[in-house]
Amino acid sequence: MRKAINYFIIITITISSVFAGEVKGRVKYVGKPPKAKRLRMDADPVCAASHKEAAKAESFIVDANGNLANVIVYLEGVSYSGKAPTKPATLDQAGCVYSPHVVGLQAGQPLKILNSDATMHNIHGLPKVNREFNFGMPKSLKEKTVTFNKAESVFVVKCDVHPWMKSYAQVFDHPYFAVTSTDGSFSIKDVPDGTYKAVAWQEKFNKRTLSQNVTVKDGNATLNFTFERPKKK
Ligand SMILES: [Cu+2]
Repeated sequence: MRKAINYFIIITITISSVFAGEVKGRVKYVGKPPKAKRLRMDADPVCAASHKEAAKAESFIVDANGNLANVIVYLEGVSYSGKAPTKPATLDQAGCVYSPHVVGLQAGQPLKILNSDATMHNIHGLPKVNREFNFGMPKSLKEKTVTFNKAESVFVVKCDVHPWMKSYAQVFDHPYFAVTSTDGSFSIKDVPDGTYKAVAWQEKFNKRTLSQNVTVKDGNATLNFTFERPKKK
């Protein structure tokens, strides 16, 4: 009997390695922020009436603590072979401004464009790698979907009816990107272990992106960026 038990030694091997992690952090701005311009919507009474207080430009949203919103943070060189999500990214035209102001999505992922306003918009996307799109959305047309086939760096999406309406989109061939919230925070999940170049883009800084390396190993990695007011030349 004892011999039999010896044969029944159960060896439990627990493999608990973590091969992916979350990259999270915050984007800050140091310096005197530019004053947000008032958006003059008088040309379209429907737009003007949709704001109790005058709408402000969203090109630079920074709070009292220097937290910077609408910054695209992304990783470069992460190998990814998964499919694009079928769940669409959304771009709403609401109160004659775009919501969100900055959108990131994957190539092949649908972008659902909504018109929540009782007025006519003409949405005009200006990608260079992907196909340009340009169509009217009368108040009766509440939804339309576009897709981008290829990854492309950030481009403008604007309205040809309302000149103040402007937003930005970037298309990725992987899911390792995020756009900062109004508290400057972001989170990029399920990043495979490795060291990658991380990039931060903000529209006022445009081509002057920030970059640094981030290493993901056995769990979370912290990544923070600070934009500084450019010195006058
Ligand atoms: Cu419009």
